[in-house]
Amino acid sequence: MSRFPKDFFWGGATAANQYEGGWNEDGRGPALTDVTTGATRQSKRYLTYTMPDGTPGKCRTNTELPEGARYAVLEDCYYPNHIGADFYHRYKEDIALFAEMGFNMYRMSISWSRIFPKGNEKEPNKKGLEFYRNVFLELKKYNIEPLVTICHYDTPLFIVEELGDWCNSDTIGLFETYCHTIFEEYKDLVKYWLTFNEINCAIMAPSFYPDLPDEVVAPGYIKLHNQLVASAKVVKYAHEKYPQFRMGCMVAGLFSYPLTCDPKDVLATQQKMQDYFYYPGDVMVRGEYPAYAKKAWKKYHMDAAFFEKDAQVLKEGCVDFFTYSYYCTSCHTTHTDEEKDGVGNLSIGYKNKYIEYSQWGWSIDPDGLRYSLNEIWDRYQVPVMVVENGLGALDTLEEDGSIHDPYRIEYMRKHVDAMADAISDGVKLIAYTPWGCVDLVSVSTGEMRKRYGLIYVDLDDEGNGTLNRYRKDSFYWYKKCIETNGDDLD
Ligand code: BGP
Repeated sequence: MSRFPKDFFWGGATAANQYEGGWNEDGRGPALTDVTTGATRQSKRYLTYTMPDGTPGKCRTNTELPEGARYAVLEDCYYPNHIGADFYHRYKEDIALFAEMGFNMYRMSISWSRIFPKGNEKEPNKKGLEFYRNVFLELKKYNIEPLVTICHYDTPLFIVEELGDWCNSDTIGLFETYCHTIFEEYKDLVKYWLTFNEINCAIMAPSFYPDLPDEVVAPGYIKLHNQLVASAKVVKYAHEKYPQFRMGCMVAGLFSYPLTCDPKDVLATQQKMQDYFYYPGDVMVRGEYPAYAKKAWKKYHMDAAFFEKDAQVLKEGCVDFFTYSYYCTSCHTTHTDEEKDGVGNLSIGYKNKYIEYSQWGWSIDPDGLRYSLNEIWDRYQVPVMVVENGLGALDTLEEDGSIHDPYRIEYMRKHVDAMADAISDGVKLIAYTPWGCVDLVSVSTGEMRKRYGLIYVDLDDEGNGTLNRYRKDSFYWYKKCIETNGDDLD
């Protein structure tokens, strides 16, 4: 008997801002990711702007622009998200490759600013709607079920710059209009939806930068609350109007272990998990803020009434399934003399001596996947999907067009085994869509060289390359894995 259910979804995952390209084509408006420069593992990504007198400038992501500055695309900067991996022009070729691997699910996102370029228009951009319709029809041709993220780090720039982003509750209404439009447009083509990618990222900054002042941290809770309300509203709307839809949440899977058995470390780790992982999921699955949320509001001097006023809305918009990204785990301790682990957007914590680390300093921990699946299932009792997982690594394109990536196969084999173990533990896991099934731009570094794909894309960090696609060894491995429903992993 197979270790995975017979209707298990096997697929891959991408996001519009990192993969699609065509950033200013056919009426698409800009998103913040379009004014974000490339970087490397050692250097940071920047946001670019001009001052009122035309002087160009750049500031670190997650920081405020100087007074009077406007986001701008500068001539001498390279913006990797403008090209992505050119899915906009190559979707047919890529979907054919997904089908060749045997995908029966494909996680992708819709670019909000392709549908509503500024975010506040009365009418949607027809060309944008047409693009995704064509993509969905192409997927249907191969019986691949789309899993659509509605907002994956790409709120239209106009909303960010002019309206105050998600700190402004007016953004909720604009998001609702966007959702109502795409729900109606694609109601016969899409069944599975995720409202926000890694929604917990809005409040995670202090876990990476512990010294941030309270006034910088607090707005994250306002943003997150408005997103939770927006999500609940569209989930309720979808449930009433489109009963065939299945609505899910998506949380960044930042699982932490206590570094020592000092009870203080255990308590600190529990608190960290509540603050940065469970907080939004508890609201989206259970329909109300958990008791521990009040501690955070108090800590950052926020009025509980602001959060509690929407209790009814949150109650009415519970999701049908839980999804998360899982790359690595970290350790937490109150003993500050311990060694910190590598750089990267998900791995800041203390070094775990029992596990290995990737070239980008992310821990490789398949047991943590089994552990996290059990924790999530026990807590929520709704179907679970692992919608991101994978190894970002350097790959070499050989002269004959092959790419030998045994490290990626090994990573995936161990994680597929871990999922099988979790299923045998009783977890209701229904899908696996590893990240960047085709090479695309990294979120944390803006690099192409940090490759996750099973399909290689010939493009470098400066935008040079043919954009041709090549099958990696892992492509054939995953094809066999899917064909045998996860049984043959050799
Ligand atoms: C998650 C994001 C993805 C993806 C992934 C890998 O946080 O949802 O968009 O990029 O991380 O991260 P990176 O690209 O930094 O390697």
